Amino acid sequence: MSEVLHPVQISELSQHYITQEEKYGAHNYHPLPVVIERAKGVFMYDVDGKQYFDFLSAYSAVNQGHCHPKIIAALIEQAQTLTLTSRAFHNKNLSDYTKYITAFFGYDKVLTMNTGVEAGETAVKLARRWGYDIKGIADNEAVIVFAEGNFWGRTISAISSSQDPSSFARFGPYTPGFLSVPYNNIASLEAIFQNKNIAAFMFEPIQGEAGVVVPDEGYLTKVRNLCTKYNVLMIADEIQTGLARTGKMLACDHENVKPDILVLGKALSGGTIPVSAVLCNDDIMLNIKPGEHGSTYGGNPLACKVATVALEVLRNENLSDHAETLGEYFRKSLRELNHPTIQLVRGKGLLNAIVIHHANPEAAWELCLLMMGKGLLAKPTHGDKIRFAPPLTITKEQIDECLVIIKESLEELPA
Ligand code: IF1
Repeated sequence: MSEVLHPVQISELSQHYITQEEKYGAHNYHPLPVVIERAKGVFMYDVDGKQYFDFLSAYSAVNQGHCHPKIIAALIEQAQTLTLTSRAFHNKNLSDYTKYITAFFGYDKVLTMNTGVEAGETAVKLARRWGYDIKGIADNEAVIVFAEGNFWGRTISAISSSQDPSSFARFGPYTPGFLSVPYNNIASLEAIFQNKNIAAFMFEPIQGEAGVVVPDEGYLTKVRNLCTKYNVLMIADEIQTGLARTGKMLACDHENVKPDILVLGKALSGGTIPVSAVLCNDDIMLNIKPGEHGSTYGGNPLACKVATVALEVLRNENLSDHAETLGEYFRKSLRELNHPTIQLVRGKGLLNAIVIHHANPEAAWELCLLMMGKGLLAKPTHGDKIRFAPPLTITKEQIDECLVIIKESLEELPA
């Protein structure tokens, strides 16, 4: 790290918590030097009571805003009633939730898990099993194709499809049967689909971690058509792009494309507890038989209740359209700053990022520290990109306040 240009003022209380965590916690993150104690809506508050706009939304897990009253009320009520039965027994909430969420997204069935990466692993298992039982691929020969620049979690299989050394290096050996093609490149996808052992193509409709990489208009449609043509399952990882974030309920909805397997997580619980889901039709889902997959907390009654209300909030508060409108306004306003440090503004809905152009390789980090000092929390991704993803409940007036913070911070960044 080059020298810090702006020594951040860290309060004694914040430093106490940072030091304590440093001493007793794993060093698997490099957080901004801020210690959050409370959050509500679009705001987070540190241990000194300083208010910040949350422009990360826990990587799009808090689309409904922090501690949404309806979601929290449901959480509290259910937490006092029934939290976990395991799947050894049926539970009422799971039964109602399976009907609700499959109707909500238009699939025959749902397989309920907890974290996003578990849902991704589940999708891989469903695709391989479908490959063997339905497509007729020889046992242990199924191949799953991923897009270069993908990110779908931190498990051994998830990092086995990664091209980012900070994700996979020195964690080998890796899960076999994974191939990758350049993102947003249809020719490479058609070429690799000549391999008869391809069971699925799993990809993000917009690549989040890669820095909000938006593919060409029509890419999703072409992927859909190719998957259909070559009898390859289209798996859309909408864990970050789904649930109204990009201005539609699903990013695939921008092109009216329906994936064979839909993977959801993060905001499925409105940022309360880990809830994820895999949705597909019977011809894919029913190849996994009783006892062949599961999870202790998967489909727990608390998660089912919270997820139901979290989805209702997205729909009832029309957060997709809100994200669409405000996202367009936000990108337009950022571009109109015409600031030399902003090389590029890209995104859809309220999933946006700026690419920083600056001599100092730490400029993105420095800019985040400056914005933090002015009450806006955002984080760089892959060095020179800063993701801007506030809760979808943000107002136009609040966006305007944040644009002032971003502008002032850009102006304070040394040339
Ligand atoms: C971290 C990144 C984002 C995801 C997509 C699956 C998962 C994720 C598209 C797995 C998770 C999280 C993981 C978290 C930070 C965050 C992240 F920076 F790591 F890459 F969003 F871009 N598919 N993304 O984005 O879901 O198992 O985490 O519930 O690991 O630091 P999970």
